[in-house]
Amino acid sequence: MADTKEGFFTRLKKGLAKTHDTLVGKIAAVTGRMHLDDALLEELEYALIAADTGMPTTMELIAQLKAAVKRKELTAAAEVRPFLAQRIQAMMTVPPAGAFGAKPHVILMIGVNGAGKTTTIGKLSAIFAAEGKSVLLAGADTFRAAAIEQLAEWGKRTGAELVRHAAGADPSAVAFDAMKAGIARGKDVVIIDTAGRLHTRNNLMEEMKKIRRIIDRELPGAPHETLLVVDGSTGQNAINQVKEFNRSVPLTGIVITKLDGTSKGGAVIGIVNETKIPVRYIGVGEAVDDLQPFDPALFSEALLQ
Ligand SMILES: Nc1nc2c(ncn2[C@@H]2O[C@H](COP(=O)(O)OP(=O)(O)OP(=O)(O)O)[C@@H](O)[C@H]2O)c(=O)[nH]1
Ligand SMILES: [Mg+2]
Repeated sequence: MADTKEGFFTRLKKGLAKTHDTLVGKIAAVTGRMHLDDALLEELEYALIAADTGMPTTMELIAQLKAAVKRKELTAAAEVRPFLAQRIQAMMTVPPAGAFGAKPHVILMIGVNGAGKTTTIGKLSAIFAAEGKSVLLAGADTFRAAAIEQLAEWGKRTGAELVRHAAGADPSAVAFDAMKAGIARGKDVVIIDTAGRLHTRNNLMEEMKKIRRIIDRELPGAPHETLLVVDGSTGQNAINQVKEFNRSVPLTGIVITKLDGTSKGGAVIGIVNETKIPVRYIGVGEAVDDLQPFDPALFSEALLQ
C-alpha cells in the first residue's frame, strides 16, 4: 500500500463524512455565534448525542468544556472546535494491548453476524502482504460453506495460504491445524476467522473460549490479539457488544467497520472512553484499502476539521 499520507487522510475524511456533517454542521452553526454560553453548550451536547457518542462520554466532554470556560481557557465560540478535537483525541488515546513480536503473530477475529470479520481479515491480509509478511488464514467459521469460500477468495486475492476443513467441522480443529501449519511453515501472521455469534448464546461463547485454549496450547501466549469486530453503523449497540464480549474473553482491541455511510461514528469515541480498549483498525469502505490502522489524532481531525 504505497499510499501518501494525504490519500490516507482523504479516504478517512470521506469515510467519516456523515458523522462529520452531523457534528460539524452543528458546531459550525453554534460557534458562528458570538457568545460562548449555556445555549451553545446545550446544542453541542445535542450534536454529540446525535452522532451516537453516548450519554456518559457526551457529559464528560461537556463538563470539560464547562470547566475550561470557567477557567477562562475557552473564551470565544471559535475556540470550541479545536478544544473539542483535542479532548476527543486525548480520550481515544489508550495504552496498546496484546503482545507483539511473536512469530507467527496470531490474531483471532470474533464478533456478531455480519459485523465484517471476514472482509476485515481480507483487508488485513492485504496490509500484511504489502509489508512483505507471509499470512496464513484459518477458516474456523465452519458454520456455513459460503464462509470458507469467501475466505478462500480473499486468500487468492492477497496471496495468503488457507487452512480449511469441510463445512460443519469443529472450529477448534481448524484452529489447531492452522497453528501447526503456521508454525511449521514459518508464517509471520496467522489470522483466524470465526463464525458470527451473539454474546447471549452460551454454547457459542464456550466454543470461542475453547478455540482460544487450543491456540494457546499450540503456541503459549497466543492469540496475541483478540479483535472484536463491530459494525459502526449500529452506534450504541456497538458499545454494548464490546462490553459484553469483553466479559467472556479478554479483548485486546476493536475493529470498527462500516463507518462510511453512517452518522453514528461518534460511537467510536464512546467505545474507547467507556471501555478503555484500544481501537486497532477502522473500516471506511468496502474496498481492500478501506481498512485503516486507527490513529486518534487523524480520527479527531477528520471528524472535526
Ligand atoms: N461499507 C462498508 N461495508 C463493509 C465494511 N466492512 C465490511 N463491510 C461489508 O459488510 C458485509 C458483511 O461482511 P462480512 O465480512 O461477511 O461479515 P462477517 O462478520 O464475516 O459475517 P458472518 O461471517 O456472517 O458473521 C459485507 O457485504 C462487507 O462488504 C466497511 O468498512 N464498510
Ligand atoms: Mg464471516
